Amino acid sequence: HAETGAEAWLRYERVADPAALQRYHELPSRIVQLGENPIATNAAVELARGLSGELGLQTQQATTYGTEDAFVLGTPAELTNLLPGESQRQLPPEGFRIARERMGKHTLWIIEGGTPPAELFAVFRLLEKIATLNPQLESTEAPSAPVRWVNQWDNPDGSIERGYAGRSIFFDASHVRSDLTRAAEYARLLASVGINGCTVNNVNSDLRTLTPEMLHEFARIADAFRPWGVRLSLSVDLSSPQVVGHLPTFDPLDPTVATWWQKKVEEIYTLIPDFGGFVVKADSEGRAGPSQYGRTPSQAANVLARALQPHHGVVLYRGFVYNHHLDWQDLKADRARAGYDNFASLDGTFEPNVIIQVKHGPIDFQIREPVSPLFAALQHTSQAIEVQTTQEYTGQQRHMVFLIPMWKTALDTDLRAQNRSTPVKEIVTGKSFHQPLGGFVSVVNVGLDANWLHHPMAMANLYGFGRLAWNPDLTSEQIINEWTRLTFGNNPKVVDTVNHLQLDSWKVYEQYTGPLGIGTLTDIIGVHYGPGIESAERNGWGQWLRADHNGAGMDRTVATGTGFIGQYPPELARVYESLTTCPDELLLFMHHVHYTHELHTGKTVIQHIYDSHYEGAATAATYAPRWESLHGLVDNQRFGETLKLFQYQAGHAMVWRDAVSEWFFHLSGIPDAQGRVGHH
Ligand code: GCW
Repeated sequence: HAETGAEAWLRYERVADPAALQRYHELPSRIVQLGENPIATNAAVELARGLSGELGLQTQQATTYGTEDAFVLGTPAELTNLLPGESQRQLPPEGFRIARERMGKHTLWIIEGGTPPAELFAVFRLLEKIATLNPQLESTEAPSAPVRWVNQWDNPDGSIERGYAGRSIFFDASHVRSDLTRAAEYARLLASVGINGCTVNNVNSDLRTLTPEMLHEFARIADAFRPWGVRLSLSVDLSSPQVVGHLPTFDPLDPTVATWWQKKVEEIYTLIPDFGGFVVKADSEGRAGPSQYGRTPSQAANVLARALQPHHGVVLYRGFVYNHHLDWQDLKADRARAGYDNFASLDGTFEPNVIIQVKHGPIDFQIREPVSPLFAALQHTSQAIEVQTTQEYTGQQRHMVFLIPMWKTALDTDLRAQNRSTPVKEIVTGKSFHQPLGGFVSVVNVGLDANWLHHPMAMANLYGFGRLAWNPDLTSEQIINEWTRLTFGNNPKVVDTVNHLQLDSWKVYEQYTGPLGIGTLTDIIGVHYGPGIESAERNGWGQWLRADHNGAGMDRTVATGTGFIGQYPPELARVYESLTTCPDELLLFMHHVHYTHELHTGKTVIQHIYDSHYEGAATAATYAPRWESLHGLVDNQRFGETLKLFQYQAGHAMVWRDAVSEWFFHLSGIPDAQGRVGHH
């Protein structure tokens, strides 16, 4: 492997386990591809590539079935001649079936997809099962929701906002790159975990995005994606009718504006027939928006939605709308309220192809947040949950932080809307309120780094995002176990070590950064990296800690605070409102308390802050030696890269520990019961 890491989890290493080899021995060496389209071809080629790597099986390809053992790839329609009764089969469009069937004296391995992309999903799943030594190769699956997209925050000049793995794989010097090899490889990776859409440009969208010249260039990226079933979408700025179209206005209620969007969308679909739709960031962090004309987000979203509707495109309108010039002296001001305050009253006013894209927490991807109460408030609107694979606030791919447990905490939170069970995962998949669209979006920001995300361990987050979007009921343990085996092989010592390192890493990072829901305690104004505790206070960004010499935390109660807690349905609001029931990990998010306030553990807040920082940094210091115990069991390149990062993380965790502990010691004047703080 010249560049280990580039192939990510698609390594197709030779299976060495004798029992598994015995089991897989009966797999056929002929691959029959019934569909004549580039996606089906990719599925067949991928199957051949995987079987050759994993089992050393040299396969032959055919387009019709003769009479022998074979894999047969096709859609239900394509399989009807071969399998009587197949035309009645109801497979959801993106669902698949992997089944072993008898045909006279021959064995057929049916790889059936509701659509060609689903054939690809099936092939990748089959190869994954073989790589992880799964004895059960047959399965029937369908994704939990139609929207399973990634957002890239790439700019035309090739930089990436909050990208930590090199420059853009799509753009350079104001143009789409001429060589899109990496874009096609990225689409293959995405397809391998069931992701079906990619928004290629920053939500802080360049104003020239919709010029005819740029659209021709974007079409080339769509061409690179298409054979992998990944649909391209674009982030657009709402002022485009004015900036690109030279209209005097971009008021969504102006008929010339609506016509402009309609014509623009037609132009896009002639160039990109499978275009996915638009992502919109408006009235947020300085972006233009409908508020300029006294219009609402739904009036803006609907104009775009009506233009896209005939082409089956969707609008993902971001719920991340807030005022970043809040008055920090106003104790009732609260950025966390903004999503609900701006969108809840609009429920039911959106066109059916509008999806509100809501960040999982009400602030901004902090190390610990409660879920956004907006999820429960929109009961007549499709929603997608937005998570961040790019580790903006979680160590920027220099620290190992496995985020799947964090996302699962959000997805499993039961909001108790209508006083019944409504976990976030059932809301965004449309089950709770019977919504047709919705799903999962992750900001990913891969770059030109050979291994995509810089930290070899960070790829578990991209892998896990795709797997969770496909099936949010998978556990963190299942996901990491699959990823580790695919990435590093099945050696039990490797699997056990990597799984444990990853599974605890979110908690550890929380311990040495911002525990008890206080926020990440990083630099809030600029790079969002390293300790920057004070930077959260006394400015308009609204990520205040409200820490003084007596205590810390935002009072978000209904009784005495900002009233944010009242945005949750009553049963959950009651849990957060009361100090007796509010969980410790969210205490300082919900309440302002004295440093000597006692947690449920019996510890005081201040002692918990000291202890958790020392404990977290101590655990981070074990990463490198634990990893070193795998010397010789992991290839040198990834072994070395990872070791260096773990050594760095151990040091940076100490910096965090000292900065935060000392800061709170100086503010509170309360000594550490273990005498570690205050001597530096
Ligand atoms: O987290 C903040 C980031 C911005 C980002 C914004 C958003 C793309 O710091 O860089 O802008 O969120 O999600 O729109």
